[in-house]
Amino acid sequence: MFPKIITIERHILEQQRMHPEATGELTSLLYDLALAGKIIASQTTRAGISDILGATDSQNTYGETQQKLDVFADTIIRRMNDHTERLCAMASEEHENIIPIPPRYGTGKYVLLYDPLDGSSNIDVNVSVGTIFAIHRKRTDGEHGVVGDMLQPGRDLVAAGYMIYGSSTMMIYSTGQGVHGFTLDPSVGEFTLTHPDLRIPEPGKFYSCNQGYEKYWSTGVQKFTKWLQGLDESDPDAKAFGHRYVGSMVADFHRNLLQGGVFYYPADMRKPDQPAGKIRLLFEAQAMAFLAESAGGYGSDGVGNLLDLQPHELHQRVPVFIGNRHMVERAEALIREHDQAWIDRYMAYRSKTMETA
Ligand code: AHM
Ligand code: MG
Repeated sequence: MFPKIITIERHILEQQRMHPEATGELTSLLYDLALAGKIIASQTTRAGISDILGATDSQNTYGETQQKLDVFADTIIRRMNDHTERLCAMASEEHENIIPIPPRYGTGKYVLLYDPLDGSSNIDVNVSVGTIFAIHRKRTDGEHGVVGDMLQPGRDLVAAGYMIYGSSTMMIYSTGQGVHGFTLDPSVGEFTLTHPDLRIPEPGKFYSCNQGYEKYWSTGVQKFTKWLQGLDESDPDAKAFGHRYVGSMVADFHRNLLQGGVFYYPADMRKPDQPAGKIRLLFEAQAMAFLAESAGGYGSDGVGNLLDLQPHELHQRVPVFIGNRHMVERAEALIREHDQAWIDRYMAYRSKTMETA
């Protein structure tokens, strides 16, 4: 029998048909992102051959040196989406301010937030990297999008997903109805459905964190790490989970989505004035928490559901604990029990008032 091939285009269209009110704009936007992913993949797999490895002379808004591929991926996504009339603004981890739609083009009803190349410090050593995207509906009046359109809780996302550039290129996305995975067949240049309706397997198998920093974590997070290693004194028979850490959130999340586990990146206690850690709420965490929940898992900032956070600034940071629900809830319980001083500092940061510019 001839196998049934479901391309990403067909899949997105079939999803659209379940919403008779849909205009097709989201469908086209997701397809544009898939195309951008193919172009980025074609360069990441050639990195080292074409002159695209290494650092540029510039830094991004966090003062981090930009890699050439970071800039390339950022430009591709921006250019593929600035003229389609589906977006009213974009925001990228690599840009301090929102990216307006050029005045010569029309605007649309969505905003796109993206991390063009997550884990980019891994590029030069041939380790998987990815692109993360999140789509919200415009919520302010006026033709052009403003920061306020970006500062929406993850709960209100219309769609989110990522591309992973690894041993194969995959695109994973959700519009809230299941999480679906597609693999790029490089011989025909199409993403085809290979992982329909992904659910995080129970029980989880792995924990993923930069354990080299354990001594800088709060007591609750250290106790959580001991529990994951089966070293919790109150439970001598506890089993140990395996430890895996790539250092690209997309790759660590992807493995845990397929095999079960928890990814966490907590705050560093050496920096009491930065109680939210490293991961960016709008460019990284919201999309991953949305996918996790759509796949039966859970994403938390250590205090509560990541999807319920009202963001206050574009480049806001957030501690993350994402994966199998029972693992994430264990982290929350231990943080509640041991880390009140950190919770107070973090909640003061979390509840800052929103930028409205
Ligand atoms: P990036 O977006 O600048 O690449 O940074 C985010 C990355 C995550 O993908 C990864 O989980 C984390 O930073 C790794 O940080 P560390 O090197 O501190 O473990
Ligand atoms: Mg990133």
